Amino acid sequence: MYRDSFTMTFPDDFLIGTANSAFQSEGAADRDGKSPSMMDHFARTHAGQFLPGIVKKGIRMTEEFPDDGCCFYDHFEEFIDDMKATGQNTYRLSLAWPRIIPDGTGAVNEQGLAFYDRVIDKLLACGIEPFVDLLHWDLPMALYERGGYASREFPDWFEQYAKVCFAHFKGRVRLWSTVNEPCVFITSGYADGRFPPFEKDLRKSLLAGQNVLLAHYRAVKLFRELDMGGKIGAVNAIIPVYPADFRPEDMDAARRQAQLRFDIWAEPMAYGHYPEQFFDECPMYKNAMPEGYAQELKDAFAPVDFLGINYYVTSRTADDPDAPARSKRVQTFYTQPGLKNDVYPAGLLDSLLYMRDHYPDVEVFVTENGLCTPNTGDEEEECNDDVRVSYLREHFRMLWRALQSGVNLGGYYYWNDADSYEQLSGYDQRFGLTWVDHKTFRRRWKKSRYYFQKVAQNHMVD
Ligand code: IFM
Repeated sequence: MYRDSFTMTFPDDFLIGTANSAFQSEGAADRDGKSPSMMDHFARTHAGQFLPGIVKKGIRMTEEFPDDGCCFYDHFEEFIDDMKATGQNTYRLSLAWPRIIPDGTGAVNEQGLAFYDRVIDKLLACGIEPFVDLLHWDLPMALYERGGYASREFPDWFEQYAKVCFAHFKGRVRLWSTVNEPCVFITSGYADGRFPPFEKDLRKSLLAGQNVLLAHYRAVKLFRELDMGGKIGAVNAIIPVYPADFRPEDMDAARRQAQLRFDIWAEPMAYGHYPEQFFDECPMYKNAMPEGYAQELKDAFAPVDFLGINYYVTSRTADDPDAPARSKRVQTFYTQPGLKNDVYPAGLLDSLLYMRDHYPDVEVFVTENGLCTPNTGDEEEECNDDVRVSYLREHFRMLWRALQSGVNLGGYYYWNDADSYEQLSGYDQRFGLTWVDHKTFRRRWKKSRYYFQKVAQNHMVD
């Protein structure tokens, strides 16, 4: 593409916005008919496992439940006014299934739908395109008790829930995603034991994963049948996995690790099959798959319009014949000078180029990308977040390069809009562009939000 300067601008229709999820932002965890979700339950009963970071720091667990989030439920109008003032043209949110159908199946809670009506209508009135996730981890506890994701009934339950949401918001919501990061709520939850429900059962995790994919297909099919207009996809976390050394064995190990974390979800969503090469090289996984899995996927397949990728970290992986997937993470040495976190902006470009090459038929959105910094208790320090400004700038530059390189990229969502509840660290780590006092819910724009505003308003990065 011809360039006559170094100015980096984004196309007019490129979406630039922020994101958050229901259970992390809304609060009002037990109000107006909402029932407990898995996340509400496990944060209480397994706090030590769920929040290892803060347990280490000795913070009192009682203050670290997702009950309040950033109080979006009560203050959504002010949050959305801020989004409008930021100049963003989109916002990614999730709907809380336990707020809409408290028992998981059956009766609909009109108060729950009415809350999302107010949110979506306000977003539209402000010229902000809602991007709506059906499920961001907060499965109704009632369904967990009936077997949760591991139940063969899960696709039916999800389809019923999707139908309620699609019918209700048809014509107002044009961008839909079915699930967020199954590699976390399924693989880390059922195989690695690091996430609710903290199980270590490979066979069960693969069955639960298959059920989630079938549920996803059902929602996509329904979306087409109901002639919803707009687009539907799903969101996966991507980790660019680089080989630990120059050895071919490490290159294969890196590929397997990337397949295990990402392609095992993305390929079925885009093409209706798992990466079979992975199963062929890792019989431990193949042997634990449910009977007839490949044909079952093929028969149920419904392709997505887009895939969302959530990019935070990279990985370095070495061959290890004794490790699951014959690969083990050794180190991540791509860090940005001056930053404590594992931050590597070029990993976003690598991920987007990977999407261009491996998923050429599918549009991509960067559905999450963000930097967390510690809750220091010092408002001035937290609001003068130069580190987040440079984080944003460097990642925006990578988006521009990706567009120049022919990536079919529709938009970018910074995670997250405002300081909220965070998995593994409660309120101790903060990603927000808006600072939130978790006692009074007073809000204040951080320096990064003023910077984001310039990029969003000008559709350009400096
Ligand atoms: O807060 C989470 C979000 O819920 C899912 N993606 C990663 C974020 C940061 O850890």
